[in-house]
Amino acid sequence: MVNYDVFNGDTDGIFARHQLRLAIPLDTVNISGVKRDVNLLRHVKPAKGDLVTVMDISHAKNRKDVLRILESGARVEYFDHHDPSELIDHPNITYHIDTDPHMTTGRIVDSHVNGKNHIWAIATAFGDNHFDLAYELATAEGLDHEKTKLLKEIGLAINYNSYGKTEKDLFAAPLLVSEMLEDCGEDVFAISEHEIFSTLVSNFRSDMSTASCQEPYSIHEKGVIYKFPDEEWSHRIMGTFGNHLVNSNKDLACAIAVTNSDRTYRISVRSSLNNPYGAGNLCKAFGGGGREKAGGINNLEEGDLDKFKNEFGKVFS
Ligand SMILES: [Mn+2]
Repeated sequence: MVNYDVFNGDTDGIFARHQLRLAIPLDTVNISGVKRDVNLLRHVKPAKGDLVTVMDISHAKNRKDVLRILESGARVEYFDHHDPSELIDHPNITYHIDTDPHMTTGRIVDSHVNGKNHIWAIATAFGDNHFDLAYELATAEGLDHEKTKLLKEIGLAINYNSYGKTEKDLFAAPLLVSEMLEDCGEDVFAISEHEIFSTLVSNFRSDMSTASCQEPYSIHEKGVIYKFPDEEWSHRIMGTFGNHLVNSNKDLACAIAVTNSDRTYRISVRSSLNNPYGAGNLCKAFGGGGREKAGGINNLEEGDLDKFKNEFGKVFS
């Protein structure tokens, strides 16, 4: 019998899996990938009696593969906070899904294991950009200022590492990050002594400063759009830089458009924190998808950027 752990390559996915396996140790075959590679269940070829545990990847986007896995006679345990669309009624699947906007998969796993090693779930709140919540949880946990700052840096740097187009753009493949965590055991702060972590933090800082030096493509009172060139740093930093923009001005929405090699744009949209609605629907109108708070478009035709700019202005006015 094989146990598969399939998880998103961002902080939320990797840390949720780690906290689960600290509480419920299991020999597993691990599958992960860059953040945008959501259809990870396509890689699972299970047999009858296998267990497939899924964390932080959309059920809606993997539904066909969940069905295929269930038909093979395997069991599925599903932890996630994205909109699942239609659930599957089958005796061999257990859902732990909570789409509350302040949920992370790490926090869902945290309650599943009754808060054992809770600190890992706080890092997922930083990683998924719930700063106010993360600070609250850190205070309740009794973390001092220094420890809280370090935990935030850990959450952000590992999240930053998940945004490349392919694993080649990343400094460390998600499975390598996951192995580093296993090395740390229960001690989340031990991450800061690893070489991978220093590499992530120094590149994170340098990509952030490159991004901060770019001129906005369009700016109005409630929103800003940036256009980044097709370079590795752009693909790595676009998500984190978007989070940074909306955190620094809570009335501001933003969009980051990165040029793809085929003359299209990959766009990441964030609604403002004070009015967190509209990102997903805006992206859907241009063939993308997402939630109220955040959305994305993978291939916007070059000529449609002006149309996108106008719609962005209307949605966030
Ligand atoms: Mn997540």
